[in-house]
Amino acid sequence: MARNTKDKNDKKTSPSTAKNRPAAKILENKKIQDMQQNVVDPSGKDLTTDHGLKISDTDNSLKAGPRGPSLLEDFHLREKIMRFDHERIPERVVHARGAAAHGTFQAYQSQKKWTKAGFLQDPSQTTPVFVRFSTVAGSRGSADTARDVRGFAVKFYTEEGNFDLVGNNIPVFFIQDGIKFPDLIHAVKPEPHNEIPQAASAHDTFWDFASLTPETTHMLMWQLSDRAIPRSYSTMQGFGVHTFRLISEDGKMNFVKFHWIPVSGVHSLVWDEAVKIMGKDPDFHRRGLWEMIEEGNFPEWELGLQVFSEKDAEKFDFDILDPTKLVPEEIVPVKKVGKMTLNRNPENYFAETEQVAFHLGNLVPGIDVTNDPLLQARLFSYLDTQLNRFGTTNYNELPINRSLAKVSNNQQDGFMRSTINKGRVNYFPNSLAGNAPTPVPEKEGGFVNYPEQVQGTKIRQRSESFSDHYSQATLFYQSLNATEKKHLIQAGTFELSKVATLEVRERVIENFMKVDPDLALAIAAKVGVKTVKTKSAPVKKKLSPRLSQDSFPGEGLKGRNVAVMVEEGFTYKEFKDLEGMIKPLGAKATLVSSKIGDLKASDGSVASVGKSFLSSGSVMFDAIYIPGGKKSVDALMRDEDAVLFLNEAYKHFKSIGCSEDARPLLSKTTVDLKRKGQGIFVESKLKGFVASLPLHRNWDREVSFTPA
Ligand code: HDE
Repeated sequence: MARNTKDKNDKKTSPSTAKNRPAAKILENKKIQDMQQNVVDPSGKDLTTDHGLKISDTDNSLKAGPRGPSLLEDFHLREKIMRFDHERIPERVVHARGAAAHGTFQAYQSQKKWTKAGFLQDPSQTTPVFVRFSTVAGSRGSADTARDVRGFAVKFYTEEGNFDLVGNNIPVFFIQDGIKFPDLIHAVKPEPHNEIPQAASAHDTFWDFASLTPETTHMLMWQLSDRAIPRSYSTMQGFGVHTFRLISEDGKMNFVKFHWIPVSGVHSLVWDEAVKIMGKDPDFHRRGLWEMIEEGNFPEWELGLQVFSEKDAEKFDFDILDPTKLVPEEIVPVKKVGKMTLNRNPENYFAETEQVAFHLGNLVPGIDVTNDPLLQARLFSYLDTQLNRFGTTNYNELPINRSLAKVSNNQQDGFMRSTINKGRVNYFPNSLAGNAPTPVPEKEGGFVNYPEQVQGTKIRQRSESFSDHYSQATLFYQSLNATEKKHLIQAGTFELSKVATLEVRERVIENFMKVDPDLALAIAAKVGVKTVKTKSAPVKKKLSPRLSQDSFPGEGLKGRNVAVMVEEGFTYKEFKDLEGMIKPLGAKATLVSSKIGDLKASDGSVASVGKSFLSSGSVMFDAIYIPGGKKSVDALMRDEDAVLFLNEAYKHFKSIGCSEDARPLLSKTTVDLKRKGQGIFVESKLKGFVASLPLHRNWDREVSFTPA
C-alpha cells in the first residue's frame, strides 16, 4: 500500500465522522479536554469526591447515632478507604528503591559522523530528560547507602520519540545470559524462608550462587570496590553496559559503549560511614540529590562514547557481546559528546519517580541493539514487567512516560485507557481515513533495524569467546590504588564473614585466587578459610588507570557539605568567611551544635543551627571546621558527642580545619596533630582547608597497605 502523507486527524474531518453532530461540538469544549487529560484541579480548594461532589465532613463516618455502628451507605467513607487500600502498585522486582530528577541534555557538537540520532546533531538544541537512580536489591523502604550496584536510567524525550538508556554505575554485569537473571536476583534478595537480610549481598545464598557462577567474578570485584558505596548520585559514573550500535545517515555502523562521567568527579563513602549513615539518614542519597537541585547546585554528567568498528572489535581479546567485559579506555578512549544537567525535582514521587517506565526497546533512528544475550532478554523483560506493575498496556499514557513526539497508531482500549480515539478507522491499511497512520520510510525518519546478517544453528550454548572470566577481573583489581585495594579486601572480608557455610567461603576464595592470590589470601586469612587449593602464580597485567577512581577527581565542590562545629560564643565571622569561600563553588557550610535552634555568637549575632551532634554525625559531612571562640570550644570539649564527631571524621580521612582556639579540643580526640599535611589545618588556615576539599579524602592518612 502506498504511503499517504495525510494526517490521521483527517479521520475527524471526514463527513462520515460524528464531527458535525452537536454532541461532537461539546467534545471540543475546554471542560471535556481537561477531563480527557485526567486533570485534578491543582488549585482546587473545595474537597470533593472522585466524581466532583462537594464533601461536607471528612472526619466522621456516617453512623446510626454518635455511638452507633457505621452505615454501609457512606459512599464517601467507602471511596476514601478503597482509594487508600489501592494506593500502592507492585514495587519493581529489582531497582525498587529510587530517586529521580528532571533535566536537559545538550550535545557539544554534531555526532553525525557516527549517528543520525536527532538529539546528537545540533549543539543548540536541548533535549528534556528524566533520570532515575536506584539500588538493585533493597525494597522500596530500604536504605540508600547499602553496598549495591546503582541503577542509572535516563529517559531522553527526543523529537523522534523517547530514547531510554537504562544503565548502571558499574560498566559490567554479573551474568552473560539473561536466562540466569532470575537465579541471580533470587540469590541476592533476602532468603525466601525468613526474608533476611534486607538490602545486602552479605549472605549465604548470594555467595553460593556467585561461587558456582565464575562469570560473576569481574562484577564481584566492582561490587566489593568503593563503587558500590557512592558518596552521592552526583559523584558516580554511569554505563550503558552492553555494546550498542550507532548508525549514520549513510548507513555506516559502528559499535558504541555509553558512559556518563560526573562533572563533580567519582567519589565514594567508606564502608564504616555507609553503615552508620543507614541509621542516621537512610535517605542520604535521595536527600542529597533533592537538596542539590533545590539549592541550584545542579548535578551534571558528560555523555561519553567509546566508538569502535567491527574490525576493531575483532582484534579485542574479549567478545564485545559479553556483558561481563568492558572496553578498556586505554584501547578505545571515551569521547565526551554532550552534557546532562539535572535541574528540576519531581513534584510528585508516585506520579513521576514510581510510575516512570523504562524500556531498552525505546530506541531512536541511529541507535540500535546488538546480540548481547543479556540485552536481548532485557528487551522482553522491561515490557513484561510494566504490565505487572501497572496492570495495563496503557502506562505510556502517564504524563511521565508520554513521548513529546506525536503518537499515532491503531493501538487501543485496555485497562485505564485515557486517550479517546476518534473516528471509526483503527486498522491499516485503510482507505476510509487516507491510509493514516502510515509507516514512515527510513529516509523520512522511520526506524529501521540494522540489517545484520544472521545465520546459525538453533542451540542452547554459550559462545567459546565468552569463556574467560578472570582476565578483566584481574585487570580491575590490579589497576586500583593501594587504598582502593585495601577497601576491596575489607569489603570481601565483611561479606564472607556473614556467610555461615564454610564450603561457600572456600569456593569464593578459590575463585578469587584466579583473580589475584594476594587478594584471595588476604580475605581467606580473615574468614577462616585454611585450605586454598588452587595456587596460581600472580598474573601481572598492563594496568588500566581509568579503572581507578583516582582518574576522576572532578571539578568544583558541588553538593559537598562542611560541618561547622559550634556552641554559644563562637566566632561568627570565621563561619561567614568559610561560607563565603565555599558557597560559590557549590558547597555549603552547616552549623552543628549540641542542640538545634538559635545560637548566640561572640559578637552578638544570632545564628540558626539546623543540625545537632546527636541527630546528624560527621559521617554525613565531607569535612569539618571548628571556628574560634573560647567559650564555644570549651563547651565542645565537654561534649562526648562532639569528640566522637571529630574522631569519626578523622577515621574517615576527612579534612579537619580549626582556629588556634580549638587546638585543645583536637587534643582530646584521636586527631594526630603531627599529620598536619594530611588534611589537618590548625590556626584558621581557611585557604589550605578549602583547597583540600576537592580531594574529598586524605587517603595518605591511611596506614600503608600490605596484603596478607
Ligand atoms: Fe534491569 N530490570 N534487568 N538491568 N534494570 C529492571 O524493569 C532485567 C540489567 C536496570 O529506574 C526491571 O522497570 C533483566 C542490566 C535499571 O525504573 C526489570 C536483566 C542493567 C533498572 C529488569 C536485567 C539493568 C532496571 C524492574 C537481565 C544495567 C531500573 C523494573 C537480562 C545495564 C529502571 C523495571 C528504573 C529495572 C529486568 C539486567 C539496569 C524486571 C531480565 C545489565 C537501571 O524488567
